Amino acid sequence: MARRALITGITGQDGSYLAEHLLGLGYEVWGLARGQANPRVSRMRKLLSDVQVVRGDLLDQGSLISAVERVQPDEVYNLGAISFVPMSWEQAELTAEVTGMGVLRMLEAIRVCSGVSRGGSSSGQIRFYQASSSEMFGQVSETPQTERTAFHPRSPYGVAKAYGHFLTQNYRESYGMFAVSGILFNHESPRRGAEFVTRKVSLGAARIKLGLATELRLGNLEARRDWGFAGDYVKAMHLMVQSGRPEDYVIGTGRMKSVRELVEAAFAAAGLDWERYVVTDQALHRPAEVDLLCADPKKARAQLGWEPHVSFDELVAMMVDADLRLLSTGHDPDDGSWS
Ligand code: NDP
Ligand code: GDR
Repeated sequence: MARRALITGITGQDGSYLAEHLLGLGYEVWGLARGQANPRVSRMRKLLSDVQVVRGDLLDQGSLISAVERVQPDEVYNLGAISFVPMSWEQAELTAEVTGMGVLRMLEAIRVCSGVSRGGSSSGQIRFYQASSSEMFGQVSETPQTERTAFHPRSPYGVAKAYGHFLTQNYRESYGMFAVSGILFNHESPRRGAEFVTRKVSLGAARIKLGLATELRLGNLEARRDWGFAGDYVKAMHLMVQSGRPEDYVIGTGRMKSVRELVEAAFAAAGLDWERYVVTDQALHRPAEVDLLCADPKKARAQLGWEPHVSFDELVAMMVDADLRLLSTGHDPDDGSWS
């Protein structure tokens, strides 16, 4: 019989790539979606018509229990979150509730529905994946970062993710649940939200190229990140859940680039000189910045056989090409101007 997966955050970037990957592997895929008439659900259904939808909200414990009871999943991937770091200062409590406490609610739903008690074993249970983040490392104590690097989160988002990460470990240790965390570094794609810097830059370069804008306003150009392709990273999520023992893994490319280098590459891909168009704006700097992040994905390579296939330059070119095509058809996603 086909394995059954329940994905929270199905309307997000990773939800769509993970659903595609699992459907391709023969899974029956269910997505948890919130709201009465959420427009992102209808958009998702157009892209992924084989995904079945169950209503639920990470803020609502009962809805998660009902979803798990209804779907009876073999695997749960908890990707739902408030994921935009600047928003986590503006709505810190909501971020704690969704991104942090939401993990507790999902773990409790699984525990209650599968009748797991203290000292249980992980065999025959629902397997759980938590979307942890490199933002937990924050102000880094060593570079590159591994599964053993200390956390020093620099945003309410990073703090909430650290809570979810430790709780996932704790449910594994307390109840013997098969619960794993993927500590994923930044991963991007043409489906990335317009508020995140890679997509803001690819859209910005494409708009300027097509005469739809004259400048692009950005914050800190010196921040450095380890950027990979979302399509590669969702495969790591699945591999972690299939492994013989529940463990946590760092997932990234091991290569770091600055926002400045990202901008240079994206504008070059559009045939433009970035220095003529990019304006920096102090209002877009963060109260506390994460200066650099760089993964050491050795454990994932050795134990899961996972590696990334799309390089930074290929990723940037893919995103700029996609946005040039999208804007040429008259569609323009949210311009992310307040981000
Ligand atoms: P997105 O921001 O694209 O998607 C977030 C998803 O969470 C959306 O589907 C959204 O649904 C859902 N969501 C928000 N609030 C709730 C709620 N109250 N109840 C249920 N669902 C909710 O994120 P990504 O796809 O980029 O990331 C997926 C996960 O991985 C997130 O947890 C993120 O924090 C984490 N992560 C992402 C990284 C990246 O580089 N992309 C790196 C490391 C971790 P709706 O459409 O209803 O708003
Ligand atoms: P991040 O991604 O905060 O790392 O979180 P984002 O793309 O928002 O920022 C990356 C870096 O770019 C700098 N930056 C700007 N960022 C945005 N959004 N807009 C700007 O105009 C801008 N100018 C410079 C930022 O200061 C930052 O240093 C992402 C999210 O997907 C999280 O959910 C995830 O956990 C982490 O990646 C890993």
